[in-house]
Amino acid sequence: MATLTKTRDPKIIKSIIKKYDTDGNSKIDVKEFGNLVKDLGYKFTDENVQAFLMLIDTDGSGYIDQEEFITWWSNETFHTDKIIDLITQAAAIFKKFDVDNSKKISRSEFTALAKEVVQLDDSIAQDKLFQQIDQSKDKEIQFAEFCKWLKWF
Ligand SMILES: [Ca+2]
Ligand SMILES: [Ca+2]
Ligand SMILES: [Ca+2]
Repeated sequence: MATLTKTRDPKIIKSIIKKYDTDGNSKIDVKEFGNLVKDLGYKFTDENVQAFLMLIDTDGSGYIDQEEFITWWSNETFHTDKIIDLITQAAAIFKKFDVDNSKKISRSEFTALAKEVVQLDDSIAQDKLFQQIDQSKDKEIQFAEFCKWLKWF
């Protein structure tokens, strides 16, 4: 597995996606991703699978497209055991504050997060922090942006 995940050959990566993309829409959904990580030998719970999918799905579309897949696949830090725990913990926090379950934290959802997680009550300071975390500048915090901010891994 370790050597397989090092491959950046687009042909091989395409064939892996094709193999697991059972409904043939060129994207990997949560169920297809679950099968993939199971075959890789990861002992993932449903919760782990969902957390990983959220992390890899950087644009928050709910699917892993080819570009997102390559980024994850070729990043070795995403394939270590301790990372699984950390990502799952981070996902639990993220979900708690994503009240409308949109897989993104909006500015209004961020108010509670800033208060509870970093004890930041001032709304201007919250604005600033929100903008800093929202690196894609789409006025939403995706899970990948949230993880970067946490700096746990
Ligand atoms: Ca996506
Ligand atoms: Ca939300
Ligand atoms: Ca964003």
